[in-house]
Amino acid sequence: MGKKLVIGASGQIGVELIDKLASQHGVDQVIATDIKPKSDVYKDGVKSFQLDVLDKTKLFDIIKDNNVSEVYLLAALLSAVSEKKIQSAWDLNMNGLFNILELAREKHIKQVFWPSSIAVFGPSSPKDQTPQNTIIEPLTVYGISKMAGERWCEYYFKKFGVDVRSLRYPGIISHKSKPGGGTTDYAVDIFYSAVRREKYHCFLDKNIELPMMFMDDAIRATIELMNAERSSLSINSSYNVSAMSFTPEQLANEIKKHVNEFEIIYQPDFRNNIAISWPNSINDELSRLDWGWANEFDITKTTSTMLQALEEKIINIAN
Ligand code: AKB
Repeated sequence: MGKKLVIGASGQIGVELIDKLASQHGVDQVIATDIKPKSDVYKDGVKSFQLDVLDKTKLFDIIKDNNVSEVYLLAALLSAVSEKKIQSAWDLNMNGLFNILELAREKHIKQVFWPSSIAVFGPSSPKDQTPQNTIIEPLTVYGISKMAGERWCEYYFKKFGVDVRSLRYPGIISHKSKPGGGTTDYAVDIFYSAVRREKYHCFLDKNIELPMMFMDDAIRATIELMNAERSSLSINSSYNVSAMSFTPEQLANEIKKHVNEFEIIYQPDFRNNIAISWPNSINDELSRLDWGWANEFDITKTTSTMLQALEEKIINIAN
């Protein structure tokens, strides 16, 4: 078995995925790349390279030189920033995927993970318990790129036997590395304000309900899907996966149970329109059936874990 390469490894999910893969398989079995210059965010001993995934020659060299057999392609522009950078979002989100799918088709890599998103759904999809297979008419650049990416993943699997696996991630909540440029980012930012005892200015309206997941669950889902028997997978594009759903007001009320002076004000901006077009909640019964998915974190456990971790982080920074 070759090594595991994480592309976009300094991002919110990448940092934690690298850590988990390194502790499961050994630091010498994991390679980190990111478009940002070499960073010290990875575990000691993890080999890392600066890489723009659009540079196919360098990508190929890293894969060959390091005996990579498994790729986690996390480099992407998220929903909010993609609306401001239409061309570069399409270019990165599509051509990054193509470069990897082509290398897999040419048998330079054996397995690929590529994240899709709840952003594939649009206003014409059912809002509650959105099913796996339903109307998919996304309104955002990011959603369109994820929808197209899902189709390409299925195409490469059916036509060329490429073993590419994918999850439609909901908003991911974590404390190690911040998200950047997403619509669900408020559900991370809010905790930083709470631990700093600052008022939080929320860019979504108080009643916008969105599907969310704590990072530990997201990492476990990713690894469990990659470890599943291919023959047990009935979805060859991207799986619905879910853990919890809440509104900004519900999350603020949960935080107030710990920080009773916490204050939030609602100042919806363009991201509110993106959020309105997405589901309230997701039906992930096929993930549960096919590869045994079960979430561990709900809003209560997520809130207490986030607050405790960020309080400790702030104390450590202060000392
Ligand atoms: C975003 O908000 O853009 C992402 C996502 C839901 O894919 N977190």
